[in-house]
Amino acid sequence: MSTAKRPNIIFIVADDLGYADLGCYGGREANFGPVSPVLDRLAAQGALFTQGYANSPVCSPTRFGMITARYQYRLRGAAEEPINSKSRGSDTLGMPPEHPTLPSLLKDAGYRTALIGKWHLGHPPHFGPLRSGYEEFFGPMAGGVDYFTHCDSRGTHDLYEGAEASKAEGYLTDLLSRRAVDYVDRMAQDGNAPFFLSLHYTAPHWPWETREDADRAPAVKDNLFDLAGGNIHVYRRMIHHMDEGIGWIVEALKKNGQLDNTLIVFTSDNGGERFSDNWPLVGGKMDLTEGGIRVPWIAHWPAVIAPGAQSRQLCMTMDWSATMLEAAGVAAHPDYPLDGVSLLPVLRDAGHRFDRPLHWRMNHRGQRALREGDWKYLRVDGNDYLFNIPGDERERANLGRKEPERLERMRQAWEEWNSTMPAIPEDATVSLGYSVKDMPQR
Ligand SMILES: [Ca+2]
Repeated sequence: MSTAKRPNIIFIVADDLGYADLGCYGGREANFGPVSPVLDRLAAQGALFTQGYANSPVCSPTRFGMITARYQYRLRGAAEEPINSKSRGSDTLGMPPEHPTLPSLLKDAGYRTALIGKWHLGHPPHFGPLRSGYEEFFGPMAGGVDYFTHCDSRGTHDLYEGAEASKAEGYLTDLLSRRAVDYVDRMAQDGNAPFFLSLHYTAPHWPWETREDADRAPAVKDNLFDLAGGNIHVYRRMIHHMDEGIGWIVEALKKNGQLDNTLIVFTSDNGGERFSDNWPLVGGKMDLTEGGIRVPWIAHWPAVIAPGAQSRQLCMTMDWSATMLEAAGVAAHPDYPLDGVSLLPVLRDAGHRFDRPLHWRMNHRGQRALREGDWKYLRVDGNDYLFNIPGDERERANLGRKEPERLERMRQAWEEWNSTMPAIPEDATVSLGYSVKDMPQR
């Protein structure tokens, strides 16, 4: 691929958005109309993946997989479920700066790189986006911040402009969208180099605040989990604000004549949380049932993707990172071969399919899963299950007793894969924001 034709890449990641929250994934309309008209249009004009997954059912582990294009289990920091305030000051619980990353590989190949939005891969001074391949950073470092005060759950201000505190004011989703528009405009004026923009929204993650809810911020400041707040209407509005901002970015690309040769990928870092629509899937964030890991995957790239493409190709987060490297004509670092597999052939031809076994494991509830073709092996709390996913997406019809040999073969395949990964460290932590005392569990 010649340098002149290398695409711009925008990797848009929502936070805790569920499988069916978007209209194009069967989500319901809100009381104000369609929730996600812009993303629905991008899907209609690009490609929509129905069997795409997140590398993990929780935030930071998926982001380790995303930035390395490798199984996150290889890195100590990714064993935290998720990285939390106890990781502050740690020099082990974060993205090691010497490790090659998606942005560092692209930067070394001449791309301009930026992270606008959430980092969540370890705290300064040992870790940070500017140390891992991003030339620019605007956003929060930690896992969750208030949309108006930009403070984390300990009341610490957490909005950065590069390595410095940002004094920007306003609703965070809009700040990120506007900053992305500004970046797109700036890169167009700058000239020749293609750019890689990670746009990692915190929406629609708690606290439950729309653009009009600035007055809620004082009330939730000591409890960003916002356990007494929110409803599906607020939640859908938060998604809509993000969708609107993505529309501004698409317009900016169009205005600059760059929409055709920009690969836009949209997804969520994990399955939906308490107000999310995961239908017909069961479970949500923290679960290896489908609701915790199956997420939207939309790709838009008019120069390459035929409109209206739908794919049932199995894939997970790190495959998209590998796709972006291949789209840019950039090879992996030889010492850090990718676990992710490029989906570029599928983007070129939606009918293309290849075998792609996908593995997961969680410290939380001793969960493990293997998706292989139509089949899924799942363990939760010491119980083994076997599901045929196209036959039963809701994972209620356990076929383990009917097909014990298949179950055993898949269990062994998972064990073999697991033996190639570092073990879960003894001191790895699991952090849950709430329990059955706060709300009845699913
Ligand atoms: Ca998340």
